[in-house]
Amino acid sequence: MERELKFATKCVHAGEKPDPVFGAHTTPIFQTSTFIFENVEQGAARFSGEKAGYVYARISPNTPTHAVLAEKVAVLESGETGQTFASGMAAITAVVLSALKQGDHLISTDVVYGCTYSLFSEVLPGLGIDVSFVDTSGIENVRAAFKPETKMVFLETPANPTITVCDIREIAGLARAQGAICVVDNTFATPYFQKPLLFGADVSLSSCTKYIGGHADLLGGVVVGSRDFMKSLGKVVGYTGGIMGVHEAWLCIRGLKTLHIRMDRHAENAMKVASFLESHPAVMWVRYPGLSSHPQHEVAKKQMSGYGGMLSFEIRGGVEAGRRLMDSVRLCSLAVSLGATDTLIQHPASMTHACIPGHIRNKVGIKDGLVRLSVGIEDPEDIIADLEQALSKT
Ligand code: LCS
Repeated sequence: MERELKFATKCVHAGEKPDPVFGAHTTPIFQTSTFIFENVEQGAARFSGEKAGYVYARISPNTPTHAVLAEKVAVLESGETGQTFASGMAAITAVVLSALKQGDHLISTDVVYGCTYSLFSEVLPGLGIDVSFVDTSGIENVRAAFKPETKMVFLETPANPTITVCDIREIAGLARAQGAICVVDNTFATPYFQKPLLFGADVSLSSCTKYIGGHADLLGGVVVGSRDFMKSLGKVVGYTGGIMGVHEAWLCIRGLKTLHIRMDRHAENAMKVASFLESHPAVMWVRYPGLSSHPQHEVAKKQMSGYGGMLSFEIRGGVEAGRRLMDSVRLCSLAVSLGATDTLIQHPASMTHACIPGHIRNKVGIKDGLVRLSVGIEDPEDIIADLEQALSKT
């Protein structure tokens, strides 16, 4: 039996296909909207799905550049096949449109990225899809939320921005027993630290805008799942057209080659920053899955091989003090998004999660004083020094 390659080697090599025409070392950018058929029979066979091959860049598998990226992520996620999208939101939209129809019920983690919340709470009900937002960190809450019509459980773990963790294996098992699929938004952990499909999830999706691209210079999304699921998703891709640009696909392929190295550094730095903040007198609490004080630290230990680069915290003095902190950083950038090489700081209640009504934010733990940090890969001493000087201004 052939020996399975290690994750780092897969980051570098998986999916890569040397150019058979000119021998180019890196995957070429196929800047084309359409593909020439040898004859009508071949074109017809590709359209019917009888023969694999490319037809038109909106229709899955898009272009050979997209196919390399989709295969690379599928290998890293330990899934069968992948599909790329124009953004993480395009990926989530296509997943729900391909799996849910009028009359179906969706259970979602109550703390999710703001636009995911808005898609689920504003758009899906208009299509006749009923949504329950549940604190998925408690398995009993999930069990109690099932209805005969439940067709999907959508988990975000660790969740944006509270860093709440839920047990993928337990919930995926519950979903399966109830005839529903389990979808995990793996954006925060990345497949380097967490492989939802190995815990029984049916689908793992990510915003490539974050750690997969890794350099804050593109928008993208990716979905990995079983061949059957991906076949129906592939159709929706063609019908809705939210596909990734080919340059973005190439940048993601390049980004993934260093995913393992970047993630190790993000996590190492985040642990140092989390420990620094936790011991600082101005800080009330810190949430980072690697801290033993994290309420789901044991679950995180079970399903994550590292704890990523995202953390949140609250400082004494509430919203005003938090504002002064964020206005006083010099090295860190005051910006939304995450997974960049530099450290980003932002205020979820007024930025990424401002679209969620205040009373709901409060109920699910997205407090007005919560500050979110995407810890970069700079020297940790410099990140800590910047936070220390900013904390002294609060
Ligand atoms: N899933 C998660 C967990 C996210 O954090 C985001 C974006 C998305 C999906 C959507 O991905 P996109 O369409 O942007 O590629 N999160 C953002 C954030 O926290 N700040 O700005 C965007």
